[in-house]
Amino acid sequence: MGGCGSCAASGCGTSGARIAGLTRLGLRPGAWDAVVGLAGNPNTGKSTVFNRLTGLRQHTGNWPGKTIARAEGGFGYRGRRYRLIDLPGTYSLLSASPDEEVARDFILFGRPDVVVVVVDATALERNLNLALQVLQITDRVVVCLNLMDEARALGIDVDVDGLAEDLGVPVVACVAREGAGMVALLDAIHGVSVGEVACRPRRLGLSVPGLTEALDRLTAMVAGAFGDLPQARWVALRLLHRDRRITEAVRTGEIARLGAGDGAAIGAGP
Ligand SMILES: Nc1nc2c(ncn2[C@@H]2O[C@H](COP(=O)(O)OP(=O)(O)OP(=O)(O)O)[C@@H](O)[C@H]2O)c(=O)[nH]1
Ligand SMILES: [Mg+2]
Repeated sequence: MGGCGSCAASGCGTSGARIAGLTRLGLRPGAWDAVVGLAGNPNTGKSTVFNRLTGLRQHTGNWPGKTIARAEGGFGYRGRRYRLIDLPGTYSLLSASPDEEVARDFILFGRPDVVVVVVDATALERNLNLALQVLQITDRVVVCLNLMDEARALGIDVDVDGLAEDLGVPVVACVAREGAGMVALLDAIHGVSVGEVACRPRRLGLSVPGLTEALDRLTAMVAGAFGDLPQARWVALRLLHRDRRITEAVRTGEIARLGAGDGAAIGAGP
């Protein structure tokens, strides 16, 4: 395994062999052209991908107001500088553990340009739950179908093209631990980021009588109260579900801070 000659961060060296066209910028992305969030269920290889692309090997601080480790770094690819955020593992955007809230709030309110959902190819049914939730709220998603080596060892054959067609976003098969698929992943991130690759994310319809009207009305109220909130419709839907944390964040006005691009988690505890 070779070191990364272009890495600007100290401590780099075991994060993988050189990847064609990639400049690992380590801790100091400087000015960036796009922000990329790495989301996914726990233990799917998010940090392994993060390390491969940034050259970093350690967490780089905490999330604001939290004791939850935050890893953030940068890379350059095809003339653009990307800021990469390694999110805590989460099973669902509706989850309530502090780790999961950090991930959820970043995806919803951190205004990432691209969300990479890292999924475990050996457990697609469980992993696609989060992927489908992310597809509901953003147009710019890449699915990193990781642990393909383990899937193959188990005799699982994933139809990668069929999955991409069904989801409406690029799906890239990877073995992040070996660095396999990283160039294709970078191409997909770049393509989605600059608009060369158009996503048509699969969205689930809401066909409950009366719900659409109620949702429209409440969304308009939320948007009216918190002008720049990126996910007013999602917030309105959670209010209709009587989501305790979101209701509290709306009641106290805390939600506005997230809408301002802070991206930190709502609340410091239950
Ligand atoms: N076999 C195999 N193992 C992998 C692959 N990618 C990552 N791993 C291993 O899976 C384990 C978990 O990887 P991480 O990168 O820490 O996973 P994560 O998603 O960041 O985990 P959390 O942050 O805890 O949610 C590590 O032991 C990795 O070496 C892969 O493609 N194949
Ligand atoms: Mg991790």
